[in-house]
Amino acid sequence: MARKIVCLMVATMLLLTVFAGCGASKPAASTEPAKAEASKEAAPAPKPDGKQIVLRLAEIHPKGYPTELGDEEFARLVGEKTKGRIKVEVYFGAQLGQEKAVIEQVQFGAIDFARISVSPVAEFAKELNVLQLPYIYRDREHMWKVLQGPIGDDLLKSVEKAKMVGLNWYDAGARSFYNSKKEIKSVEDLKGLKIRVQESKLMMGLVKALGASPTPMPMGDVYSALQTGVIDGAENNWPSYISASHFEVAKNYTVDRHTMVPEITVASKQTMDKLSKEDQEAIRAAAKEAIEFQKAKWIEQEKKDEEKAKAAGCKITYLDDKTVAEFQKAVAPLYDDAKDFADLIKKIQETK
Ligand code: GTR
Repeated sequence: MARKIVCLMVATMLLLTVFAGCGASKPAASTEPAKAEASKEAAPAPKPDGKQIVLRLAEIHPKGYPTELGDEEFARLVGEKTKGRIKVEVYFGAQLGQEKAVIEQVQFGAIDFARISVSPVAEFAKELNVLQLPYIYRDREHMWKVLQGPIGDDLLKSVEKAKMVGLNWYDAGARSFYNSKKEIKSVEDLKGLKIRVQESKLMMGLVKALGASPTPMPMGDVYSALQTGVIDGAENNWPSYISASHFEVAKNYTVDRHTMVPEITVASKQTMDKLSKEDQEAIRAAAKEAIEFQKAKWIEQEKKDEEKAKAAGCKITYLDDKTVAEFQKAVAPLYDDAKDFADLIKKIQETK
């Protein structure tokens, strides 16, 4: 009897998950819209003995977005390295739900893998917050030195505390503010604006430090919230601004690059624990190998989407160094709040 109830609960949860994924608002503009099926072409055909393990990977972005291409490369490499023993199916376009819900399901084993932003994952593994501190990296190269060195490896391990296994990092460039109300030329201009943030305390603090009012919500709700005026603006990188069509409803984009938040691929610890050591190794190696592929796709897309925003008539504001320094000064208190991780922050800053 008890088993029946548990089965029923799990079935209901899975159903809810599938339907939650359908709630995503605006179809993608730059890439193929999500279909009600995963990318199945990535892995080899099942072995003749039928002993293939099929695992699901959740991705909120549409097919063709740089992280989704990274996921497919990861899936392909897992298939190759396990000689078809493991097949990873990529469920793109938030078919399995929005990021916070997906994390919870990865934790209890209902979803095997997820590609997510570090921002919401840091709610469960606090150390990760250092990776999204405002202006922590000198540039992209510095960020990758940190991520692909001992600091990045230790931080991937820290995710295990949150019942997940950190597998790799992907590039997500820099995030900047955009809004439907006015051109932002200084910190002063942000005062009082209602800005959507990811579901992350650090991101809320960042927006507050700049004098605006943060509203956390899932990415899939942002388009309609901008359209109906529930929020005045949001912040993201060029590819998300374009692919989620936010550029249609929030035309003022200011290149303040206030934070560079890497992406992360996580596995469910429950899923990994059920696999052989050999398969676990193959998965880890595939994830690490997919990084360079994703980085190259990222750079291409970022450039294309900045151009796309210009062509679409968006008002793009590039800030001079003096104004960027004002942004940096305003968000400096976030470093005091992170003093538990002062040593780690110092190590990041000293990474050459
Ligand atoms: C994007 C990121 C997504 C999601 C989104 C957001 O840059 O790739 O995973 O976190 O931002 O703002 O919710």
